[in-house]
Amino acid sequence: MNHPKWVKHKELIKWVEETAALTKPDNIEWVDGSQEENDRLCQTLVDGGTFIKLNEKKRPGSFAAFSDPSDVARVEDRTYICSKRKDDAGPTNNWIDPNEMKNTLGKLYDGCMRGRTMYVIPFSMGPIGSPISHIGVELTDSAYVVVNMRIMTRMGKKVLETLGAEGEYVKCLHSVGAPLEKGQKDVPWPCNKEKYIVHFPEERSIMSFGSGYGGNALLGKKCFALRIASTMARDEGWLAEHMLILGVESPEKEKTYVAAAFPSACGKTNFAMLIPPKEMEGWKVSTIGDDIAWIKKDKEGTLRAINPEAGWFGVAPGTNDSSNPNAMASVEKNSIFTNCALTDDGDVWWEGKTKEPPANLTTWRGEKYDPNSGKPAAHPNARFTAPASQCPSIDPKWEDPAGVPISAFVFGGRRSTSVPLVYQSVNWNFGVYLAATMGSEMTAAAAGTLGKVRRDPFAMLPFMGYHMGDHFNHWLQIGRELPNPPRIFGVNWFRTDENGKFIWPGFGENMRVLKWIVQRVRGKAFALESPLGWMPRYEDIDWRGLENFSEEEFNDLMTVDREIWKEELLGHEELFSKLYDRLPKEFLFMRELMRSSLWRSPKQWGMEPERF
Ligand code: SAT
Ligand code: MN
Repeated sequence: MNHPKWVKHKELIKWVEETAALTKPDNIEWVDGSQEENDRLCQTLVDGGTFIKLNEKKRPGSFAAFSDPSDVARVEDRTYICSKRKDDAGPTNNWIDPNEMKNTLGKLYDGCMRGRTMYVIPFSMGPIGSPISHIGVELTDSAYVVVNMRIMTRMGKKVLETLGAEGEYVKCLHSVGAPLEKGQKDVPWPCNKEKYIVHFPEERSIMSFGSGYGGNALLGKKCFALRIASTMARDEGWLAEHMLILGVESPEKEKTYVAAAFPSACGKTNFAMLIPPKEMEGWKVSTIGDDIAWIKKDKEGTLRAINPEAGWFGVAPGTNDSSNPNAMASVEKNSIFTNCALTDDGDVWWEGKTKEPPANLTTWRGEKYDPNSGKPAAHPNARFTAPASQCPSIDPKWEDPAGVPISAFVFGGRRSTSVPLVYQSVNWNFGVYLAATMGSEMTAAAAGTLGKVRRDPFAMLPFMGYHMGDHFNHWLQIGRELPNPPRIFGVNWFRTDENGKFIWPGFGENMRVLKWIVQRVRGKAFALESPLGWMPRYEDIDWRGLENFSEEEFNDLMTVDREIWKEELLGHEELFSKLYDRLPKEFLFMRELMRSSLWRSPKQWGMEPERF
């Protein structure tokens, strides 16, 4: 099985041959990334029943795919960080000894690609050749993975040219784990009941088995760009974070770049693409990334960020022309829709796309949709894969190899009480504390968890490649090395009133908060001291177009309730005790400082008494 002439990397060729000897595919295909190749693979997927070609007039160049009902999301309980020492994975990760794991996987991979083609996908996370980018090679027996990776990353021949004869790359091995016997007919979505998503941080390699879905299979995303990259970043002094990146332009055309971390299902994609209210004339938001940021310090000591991805792998349900017009435009063509519903004219639909579902829908399970069944038409985790370049709000610098300078970090979760709409940390260290202790109320139906706060430090809980406590120390260290570190903010769009209704309208109105943030960064907005940090007064927020949002409602969003915060600090303690052996000492002092400031008279903070 020969490799093409343009493959020069001997060690890579050897790895491909060794893997093929183990997994025993019928063929090996080196992916070149061309249009011709993509068209051919899409046709193969249509012929095999994995893809349905959508109506060329309504959704040009686009396909729908439907997964096996047992393979619809990332599998956190099957995800492992196999560092040599258990301590290095830390208490928030699953760990198994790397040798033992390789033994187990070796048996599963033996012959697992029989009857299939093994594709070799060279890909670059980040613009090819950028000093912030890194290269990976994914070996997979899924053509669905190849065509998704073509949207989500820069891939193909040009990546190998950059890698050269001996460049470094991350080894990503993926198999759906469903070998075909001679004459056996394939199914539309092959997968295996037994699943493993495994990371070897010291080797910088990934082995994934049994799933074809999302982050389990598109290994550039969470596996490489977060879990492996976070370890690389710790070793090399940079940051790999679960953050969107956006640009804010003021009416004076001043541009400020912000990176923001929110746990899954808190609207990262919507925030990254927000459209400001029209009354806020001259304010614009542009998009660099919606999920992951890689951030390195340049020679001047500025943190510069890239989006390592090239596409959106976004949650479809809830996306519509008012919640996110930019995402809707991104998916107009050349997109892949997984587990969405089908309309009778060959288009896709999902809950929330339109108020009323169209007639004659086919559900993601291939059944006729019955609105009274209580069952959704699209799976709640249905996804679109769309090229970022098709997003109308994409920032002109989104592929700049130098990255964009980050002026502010924003951290937010879903909290019905406690956390105010927005506040600014008094300094870097308190900001790291804020990020480390952030939490989110669970929305999933997992029994008994609804409304419970899950601590999700840096929104990285499922994506950390090493000990969470070390991550806090890493952030503190980064701050020590920066002459003028970015300012750090906390936000919460999800405070509710006594009837459980959201107080803040969200979506485009978040621009009002973003404006205060970028003006704070530039020393142009006022703030008051509070027990948590700096906070805007009512009059510090731009209310044009939302004048009927009263000062009283604003105060409801900004209250820092002492009793609730005493509880909150106990929650921090619970997290700290889990991470005690690697917890920064600073954190204990900061917690005590917060505790004592909560007991001070609000008057001493210069705040209106009724707010506290
Ligand atoms: O499936 S992905 O990991 O790509 C998306 C997510 O679950 O956050
Ligand atoms: Mn994510």
